[in-house]
Amino acid sequence: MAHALRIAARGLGRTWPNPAVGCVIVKAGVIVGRGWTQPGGRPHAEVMALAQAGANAQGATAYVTLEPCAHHGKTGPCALALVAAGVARVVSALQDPDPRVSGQGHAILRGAGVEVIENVMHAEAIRANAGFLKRVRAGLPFVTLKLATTLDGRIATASGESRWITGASARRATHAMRLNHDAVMIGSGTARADDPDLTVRDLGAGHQPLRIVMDTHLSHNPDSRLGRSAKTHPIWLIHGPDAPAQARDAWAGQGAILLESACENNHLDPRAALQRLAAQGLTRIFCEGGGTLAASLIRAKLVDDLALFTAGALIGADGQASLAALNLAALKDAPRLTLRETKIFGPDAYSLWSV
Ligand code: AOF
Ligand code: ZN
Repeated sequence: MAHALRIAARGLGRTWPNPAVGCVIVKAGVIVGRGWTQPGGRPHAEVMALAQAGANAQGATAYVTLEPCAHHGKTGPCALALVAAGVARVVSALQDPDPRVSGQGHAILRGAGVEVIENVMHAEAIRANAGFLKRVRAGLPFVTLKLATTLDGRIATASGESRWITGASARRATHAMRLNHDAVMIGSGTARADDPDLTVRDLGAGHQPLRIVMDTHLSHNPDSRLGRSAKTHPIWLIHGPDAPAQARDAWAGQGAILLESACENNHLDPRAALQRLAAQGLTRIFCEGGGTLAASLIRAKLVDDLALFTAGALIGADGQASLAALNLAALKDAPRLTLRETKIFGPDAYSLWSV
């Protein structure tokens, strides 16, 4: 199962709206087939692993990181494919919350005389499938907020200089993280200040995550880096109802996808915006700032993980803060995060926190 979880991760960022599942088929102690969910979400992991195993699947054990599906999509259900291949035992990590499956995959297998063992490495599978689970259960994507700050939590000098706070190794790690999310998201302030491109140009990337800008008034320049690359790399702009028609036309002309979403006090309602993205199928979003968007997501309890890169530098209170006001009434209201992981990237520290 640990191996199935590891190969499942290869699909992360590429399988939405579907989960990134892994399947390992073992016969007499030997791996005879391995598969993971393919880009776009199909074929499913089991189909890939069974194709590799061929006749060796007869009497074998299949380890799957999510309950095999029970519904008829473009192809038949994976549960029936496992039965047809003569698999003797299925070890599964997690029940699929999709109402079309939801226990019925396991039931099909048991009904056909296949032994089923459930919830093996359950906690790890919940983590591996977090984006899919959140989309199906809450109608929201799993959001990782990334911050790259000085030791005193600054992201730029007073004059706005920010290139670079962290070193090359941390920035490469950031690019790798972009790749295992469905989309990279920023606010309009960051889009204007940095004129970023948000693509992954190194790491031999075989795909690009979707690029999303939350831009209430569609104020970002359509002739920016994001705008000019819209025809080759998809860009989605979430904007409010009052965005000017001229800006909509200009962005549409560049090839951007425009998604109108509700406003609250003249700002995009972050929950409504994320619901909009989940409804489009997105499961995992990597938010790279800036401080205004980050604070609005935290205030609305929409951030799941915080990925923090910390450089051994100090800027001081005249620098720009990584997070806009949270307007806490008392210290007890401060969000308390749980440390999951620490790493070192060259001169910088990395820590991953769950909200
Ligand atoms: C599996 N193995 O590798 C994945 C599964 O639209 P479809 O027909 O591809 O079905 C999508 C649903 O299948 C998805 O919502 C989830 O319940 C399940 N995903 N199931 O057996 C896989 N990716
Ligand atoms: Zn399936």
